[in-house]
Amino acid sequence: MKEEILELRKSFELDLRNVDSLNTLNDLRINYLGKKSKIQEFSEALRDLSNDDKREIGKYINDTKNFMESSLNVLRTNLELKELNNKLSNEKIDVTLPGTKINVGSIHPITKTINEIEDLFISMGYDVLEGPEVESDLYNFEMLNLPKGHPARDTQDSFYITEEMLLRTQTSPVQVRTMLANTDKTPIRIICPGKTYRKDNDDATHSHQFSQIEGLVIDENISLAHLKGTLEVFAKKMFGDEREIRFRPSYFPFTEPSIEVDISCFNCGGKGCSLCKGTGWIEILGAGMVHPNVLKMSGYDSKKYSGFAFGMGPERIAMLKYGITDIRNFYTSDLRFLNQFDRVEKEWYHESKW
Ligand code: 2NL
Repeated sequence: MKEEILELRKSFELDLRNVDSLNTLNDLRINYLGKKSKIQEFSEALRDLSNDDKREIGKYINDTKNFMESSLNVLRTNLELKELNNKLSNEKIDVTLPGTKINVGSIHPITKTINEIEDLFISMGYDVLEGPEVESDLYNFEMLNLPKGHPARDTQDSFYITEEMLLRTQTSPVQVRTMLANTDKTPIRIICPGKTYRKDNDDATHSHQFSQIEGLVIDENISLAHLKGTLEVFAKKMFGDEREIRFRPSYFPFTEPSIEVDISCFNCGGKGCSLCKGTGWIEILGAGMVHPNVLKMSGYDSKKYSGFAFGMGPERIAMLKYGITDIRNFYTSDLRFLNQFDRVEKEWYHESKW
């Protein structure tokens, strides 16, 4: 039996030399140490031997088993290391390949327009103020000289939450709140940007949600001339140094007199083209002198104080500036539209080294 075990050991050593992978190693283990292996048969045959032989052969079997096990283990460790090294050298990372571009968001054209307008007015000493989008009928209409039943309310049909609360139709309530809070009657110079709502049917030029920027200046001796000078600076900054402005009479319940403001067409320089419909002028905003009733209701002596106010739609400004023909482009998050803005910022982001 001893002979046979020695033979087994020799054949194991031979087979071991041919093992070149973890798979063949496992086959070998099953062959030589598994339940149906020769060594198992020898162990079972021990039963029929004398006690002395049992002890001697038993030890021989055990030594052989241990030898095979430790040989297999050593080889397994080596093979695992070899496979890992193979993997590491085959999966080398080429650090010179260009990186994957990250999809970076960009500033929305409306935000960009609002930021630009804010910066301009800040540079003229204005504060930027915001207020709630859910407003009371009192601040949104009554305090702006639009009592219940006033026909001009029809043009600002809104979303009511209760009889008295609604989604604001303009940002003027922010100015009303500012006047009411200003008990010292210090000069007011503010612009109020934000979202506003009207019950409109959406189409290329109407949206039930849109943004607005209103401005308000109140002090002693404020006149239409101040308004004109201010809006001229605005027009030149937004649409080019050669722009001129023109006032046309208009009507708003909260201003008297009320005016509509046009800029000379930046597309044709005033000669007349399809953009300005041959007139040479483009309407950009509405404005006026704050109505005495509005001043009084907000706690001002309309004999001592006067002010101008204006309101404009950033969507309209952006549409004119960038040649956009459908207002719905601003709200549908189509990347083919949005990616056309802020190219400079994007290129800067990709090429900078941070
Ligand atoms: C337009 C016209 C305008 C105002 C808004 C205003 C606010 C107060 C008092 C008086 Cl608190 N007026 N705002 C004045 C004139 C015109 O907006 O066409 N907006 C798009």
